[in-house]
Amino acid sequence: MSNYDFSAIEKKWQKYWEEHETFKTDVWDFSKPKFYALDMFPYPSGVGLHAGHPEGYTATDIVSRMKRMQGYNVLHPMGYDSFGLPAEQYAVNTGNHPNGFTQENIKTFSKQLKELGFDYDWSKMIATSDPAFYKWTQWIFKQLYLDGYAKYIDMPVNWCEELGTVLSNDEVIDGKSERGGFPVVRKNMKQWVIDQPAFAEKLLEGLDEIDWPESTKSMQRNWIGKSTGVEVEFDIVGGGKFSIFTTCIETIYGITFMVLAPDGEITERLLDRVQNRDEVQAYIDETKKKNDMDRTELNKTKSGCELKGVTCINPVNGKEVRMFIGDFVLASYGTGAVMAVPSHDQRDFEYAVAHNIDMIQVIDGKDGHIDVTGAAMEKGEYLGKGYKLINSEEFTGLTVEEAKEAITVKLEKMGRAKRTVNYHFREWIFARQRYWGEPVPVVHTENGIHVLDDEELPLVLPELDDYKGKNGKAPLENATEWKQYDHNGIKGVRETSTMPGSAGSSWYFLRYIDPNNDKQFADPELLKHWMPVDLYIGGPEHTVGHLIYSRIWNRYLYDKGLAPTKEPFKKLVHQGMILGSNGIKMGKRFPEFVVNPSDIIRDFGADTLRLYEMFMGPLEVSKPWSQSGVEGAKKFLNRVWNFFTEDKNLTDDNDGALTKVYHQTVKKVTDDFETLAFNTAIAQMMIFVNAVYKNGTCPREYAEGLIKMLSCISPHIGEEIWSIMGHDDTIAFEKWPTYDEAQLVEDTVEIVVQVNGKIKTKLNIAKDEDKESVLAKAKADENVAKVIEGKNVVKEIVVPNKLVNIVVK
Ligand code: ANZ
Repeated sequence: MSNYDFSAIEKKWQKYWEEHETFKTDVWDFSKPKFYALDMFPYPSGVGLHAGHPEGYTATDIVSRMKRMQGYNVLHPMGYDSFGLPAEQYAVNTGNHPNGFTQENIKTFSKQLKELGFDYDWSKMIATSDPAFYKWTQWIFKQLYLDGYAKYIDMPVNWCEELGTVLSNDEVIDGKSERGGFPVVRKNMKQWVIDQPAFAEKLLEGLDEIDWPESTKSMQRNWIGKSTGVEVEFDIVGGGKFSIFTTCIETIYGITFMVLAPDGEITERLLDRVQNRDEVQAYIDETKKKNDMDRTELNKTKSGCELKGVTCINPVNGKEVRMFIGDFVLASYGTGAVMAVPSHDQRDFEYAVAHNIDMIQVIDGKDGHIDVTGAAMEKGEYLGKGYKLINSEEFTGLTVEEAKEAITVKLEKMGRAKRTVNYHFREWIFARQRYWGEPVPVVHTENGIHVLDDEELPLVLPELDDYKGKNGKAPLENATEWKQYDHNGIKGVRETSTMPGSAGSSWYFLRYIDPNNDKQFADPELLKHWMPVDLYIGGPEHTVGHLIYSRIWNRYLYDKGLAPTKEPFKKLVHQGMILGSNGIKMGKRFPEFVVNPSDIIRDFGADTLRLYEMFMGPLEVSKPWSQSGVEGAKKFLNRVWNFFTEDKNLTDDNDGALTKVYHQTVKKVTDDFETLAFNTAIAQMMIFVNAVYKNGTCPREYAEGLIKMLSCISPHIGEEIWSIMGHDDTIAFEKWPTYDEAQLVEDTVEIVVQVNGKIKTKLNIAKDEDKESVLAKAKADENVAKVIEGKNVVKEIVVPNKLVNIVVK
């Protein structure tokens, strides 16, 4: 027996797979069912892979290897999300083009991924920063623009002067940029946006048809934030009207004031009529410095001021109502105005307390009386519990639900209300003042926006001397020649902002199917065959970013007839985090706990690393790294190697000793791989290997079955043992082992033996043993024999496989 020389074995098989193009998928082969396994592709950073990458990647690798053996034509591609800030920062710091840096990193990543033995079809590798790829990102953007979903509009944005760019909300923390901690201000700017709300309903619907974690679906639902309510029109005393949006129309008799967004259009209209204009203007100016997050945060004092001299009329009872501005009301949501009901809304309550305003309770809860700490009862507390209205004229005595409808109907009849749906979901700001992103393929001309012809795509990034923008401007502003556009009689200036990092990743899964197509983003026939992605694995951090954006792009293309499925990802799974051995996220706070996969591969082998990461615990949970666990995994592979590479251990005939455990193992591994329960699948393989050692020999058929299954987790050792067992070809296309249900059935059963209905004993007998023999055994039992001795047996009942009852007198 030779030693398990993992290093030589792994190199040998990686070379074999590469030379034989083992995992190259013929996408045109429609003769087999398809399986599309997808990993969230990495950003090729300068530091290479970390221990978290192999986890999700090994999981898809195992499933795709099993599917291949089960006769599927498998597509399992890999690529790079290669636009983004670190490469840009590198370019700014060194003056070198970010592409060189990016390409170097891609090389390192690819080398590392190959060392892990993944079954990727490298011929289909893509990089989002490759012009051949981003040509189509630009092309799809162009369609979105032509169809009115990509727009150039005035938007309040988070502007960071220091970084010279617009930042997304999650890039801003406490009014400072996440990176660098520079001040960020709200500012109106013409922006490229994608109209996400236009897709809100479709996105909500789509969630019902996909197999995703419930928590992810519910986060997406919350993010979209559908809210059903009523818009009600109020007359302003002295002329004019405005509308509010409410989800609690039943509280309309409880209005004691109104609050307008300080920076909204209604306030602007009223500015000339207020008596305290300076005070109001100062508050407006203060508000403009804050972002939405700061404004809507709970537990903040409800600041604001009254619009003195301006009041409005409550349409249900004609009462005159005071009007205020307050920054907790956002200009961009609903109508930018609220009817305030301090007795039933906590924010209104706090505002009323701060500004000394009356309250009227209109819903009668059991102990629902206003106290100093808060509103009497909010909607969450009063809905669906049969509470009734008070102080509400003809609606008094109706339940909340009845009143909701009745008041809406009344206002509708008055021509004052319309039922409305709002979404918290906003436009997706689709431009950055950055260099290292896809150029937006449009030109600003005297006559407005001109979009480039298809023949002009890709619009390639120009080389620059300096990759840093000057005076807060986009770096492409420096590309003086490139910027000027003069083509077919159209003159103008190119757009100089670039697309956000999430542009390419919003559709890359479509491109993998046909990555070299230069006529279309992918052949429709191929898309039809291969979409949707059958299994998508990636981190939960993309829940409301990438996983929404890609659903939008896919849905848009679907509606246009360019993508075949409404939803791109049929099944989604998030892998858990791999923590440092102290249980803390690796690398973040304690860099000494960073585990470099290359070091583990060098010391233990990729097969051990893969096996270990899959054995650590359930895929979805976070788990701490353990060096002894790695050693344990290695030991198991040694045991497999030592036994199964010895020909004398393998027998050609089968004495049946391992039959049951083998069939159980095949069933468990097959089921567990399907549900991604790799840790328990591995545990079952260990049980089998233990049984094999105990038995001393193993039928060749079972040995081959085990190695096939193990080869999905640890493919190099799998291939090597397979070849030592006498096979010439790769194991990758061997037939997946099958099991026989009949062999799994327990062959003994436990039965209960009663005398006169009282349990006397339990017996293990052969399943389906004949009545005579069961009765004989029952009567022979010591406890039974004692009580029936000398008695007259009047009846003997045998319920097969369950029970014996002997009736005696
Ligand atoms: C009166 C009322 C009484 C309300 C009550 C609540 C409870 P969602 O579910 O988020 O849609 N609102 C409306 N527009 C707003 C804006 N631009 N900025 C801040 N708040 C706004 O919440 C809708 C509720 O949020 C609306 O219902 C409104 O307050 C407030 F006992 O109207 B409600």
